[in-house]
Amino acid sequence: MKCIFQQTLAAAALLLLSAPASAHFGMVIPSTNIATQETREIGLTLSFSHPFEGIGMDLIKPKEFFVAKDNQSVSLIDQLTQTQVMDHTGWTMSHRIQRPGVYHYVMEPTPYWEPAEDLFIIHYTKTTVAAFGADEGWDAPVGLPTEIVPLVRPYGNYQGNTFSGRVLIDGTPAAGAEVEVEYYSDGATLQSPTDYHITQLVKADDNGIFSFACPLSGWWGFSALSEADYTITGPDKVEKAVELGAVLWIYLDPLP
Ligand SMILES: [Cu+2]
Repeated sequence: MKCIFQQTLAAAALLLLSAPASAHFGMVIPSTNIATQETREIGLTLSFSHPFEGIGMDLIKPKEFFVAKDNQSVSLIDQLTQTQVMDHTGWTMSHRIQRPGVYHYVMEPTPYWEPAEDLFIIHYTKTTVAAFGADEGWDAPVGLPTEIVPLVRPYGNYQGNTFSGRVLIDGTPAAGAEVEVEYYSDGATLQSPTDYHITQLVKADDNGIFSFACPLSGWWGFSALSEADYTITGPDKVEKAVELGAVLWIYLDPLP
């Protein structure tokens, strides 16, 4: 769906008969998804962006940002500082990992009002960092209102691997969920053959399970969208639908 940023671009692109078809994604990108003694200081960058195209949007301060491990979570929200991501407001911090473990970093954004779609958007956005050889807990749900739980270990993968995950809504598998997929390569801008190639699409099966082969090294974002069972009052004082996103970012390493 197009947001206001894209509408401007779309107007400009109209003469070229090309309208962007990309999606916005919550993004939580760590400096590495495998921490060693040398890389234990994890830089975290939070944004709300169009990853494939490298087009930013402003992300107001998230409602919550936390790290979860072994059913325990610690809020990091007070440590976020404002930064620029893709020329728009984003947030950053550094988290020093002290112990072995599998760490899930989770952003719950403040509801984003999208006038172009007449709804609010909340993308619960997650990424996972394994530290010092620990290998347990990557397949455990964090317990978000909606989330993608990996069925393939989300670190230590090569480009070309097939990723698979299960979409949960309120802890229940989301049969037939649509999952948007975008590639993000920090810095490099890829040319897509057509607008369809910017945001790829895969559907979950009756058990909420989807699979997708990732042909390039870099970050891959998976976003399962659903409609909340509640509304939020819009700027015009009318109740508006809320789009929920279960977003997961994984990294695939280049082939050795
Ligand atoms: Cu957008």
